[in-house]
Amino acid sequence: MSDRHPTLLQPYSERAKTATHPLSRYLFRLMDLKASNLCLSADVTTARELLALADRVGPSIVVLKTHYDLISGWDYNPQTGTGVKLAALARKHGFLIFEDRKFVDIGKTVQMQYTAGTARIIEWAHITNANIDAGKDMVRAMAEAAANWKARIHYEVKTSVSVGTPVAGQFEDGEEQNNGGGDDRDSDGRKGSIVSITTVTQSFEPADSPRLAKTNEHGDELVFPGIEEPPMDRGLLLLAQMSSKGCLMTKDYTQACVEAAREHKDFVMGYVAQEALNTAPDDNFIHMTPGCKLPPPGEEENGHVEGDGLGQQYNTPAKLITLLGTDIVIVGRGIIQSADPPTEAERYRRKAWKAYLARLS
Ligand code: 6AU
Repeated sequence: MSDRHPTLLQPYSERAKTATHPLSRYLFRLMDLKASNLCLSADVTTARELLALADRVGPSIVVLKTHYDLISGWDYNPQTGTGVKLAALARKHGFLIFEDRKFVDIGKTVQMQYTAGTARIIEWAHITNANIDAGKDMVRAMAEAAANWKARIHYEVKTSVSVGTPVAGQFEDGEEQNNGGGDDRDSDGRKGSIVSITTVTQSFEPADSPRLAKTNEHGDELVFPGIEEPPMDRGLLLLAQMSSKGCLMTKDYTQACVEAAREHKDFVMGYVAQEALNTAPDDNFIHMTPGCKLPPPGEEENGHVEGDGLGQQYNTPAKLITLLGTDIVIVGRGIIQSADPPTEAERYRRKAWKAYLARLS
């Protein structure tokens, strides 16, 4: 870790001013506003549980992380489905959605997986992540897909079709009227030999126009106060280091992630990593770190936390944020499996924020 990198001592509100990616700037402001650097890993098994959990824990978090492919009953409808409902909860509580898809493949395939198929991840997830074992071109491919998507949705095409019978005045002078003098008009002056004309017109409506309803359920129009809605940009986190025991990601791989991030600052927001990776003077990438758990309430708060027996290893928010310099801790089972997830999420939020304040001082 770069112990003295300036970003480690800068408040999120300051980093919001210099971050390159619009979504990072937004996220830093949101963190400051909600006094939260907590991401909930919503690894539940049904869409119903996911939406209920997002609604209950939403006030404490700035990012909600999904694995859409472990949710049964995920509704893929692009207008009314689970992604849209989650997006409405994100607006209501003020959090970003991070689909933990860990893309890794050739560029063309990841473009299609990201933008199309059943889940159309790009439509509802502000952030996703990628393992760049396949090479850096994959990041460029995803960046291109995101830019094309943004250009396309910026304006939604409204198509209208009108069918009608033209009146005499619609013809150009000299056209049709001078056709030899045969009386082929009816009493309204319409030319009887033309039955109808179909006109197709297209106009462009801004995608954020209030006339384009985003959802159709009562209450879905609520917007978190104090900050505007997030920008339409999509962001990528590079999976630079993992929390699991025996992880095969080498230092060279992590360094390749750092280089790829610097080459694609317009799309890469930062990393999923176990420590801060900002080293160049103008690096201001955001770090999110999984493998985070607190000892049970009442026990020594910086004590050792056992792994899950399946390779997952845990550290406390204090170690990850104050010592190792991460920005956002990602917590799954530590919150979800507690008896009262909203209360437990608040406990994590307070500890993680305290660890950030300790780092600043
Ligand atoms: O807190 P947990 O252990 O219940 O959940 C951790 C979550 C899971 C993992 O798929 C994910 O974080 N994760 C990731 C991510 C976010 O990419 C990387 C990693 O190194 N370790 C890890 O656990 O949803």
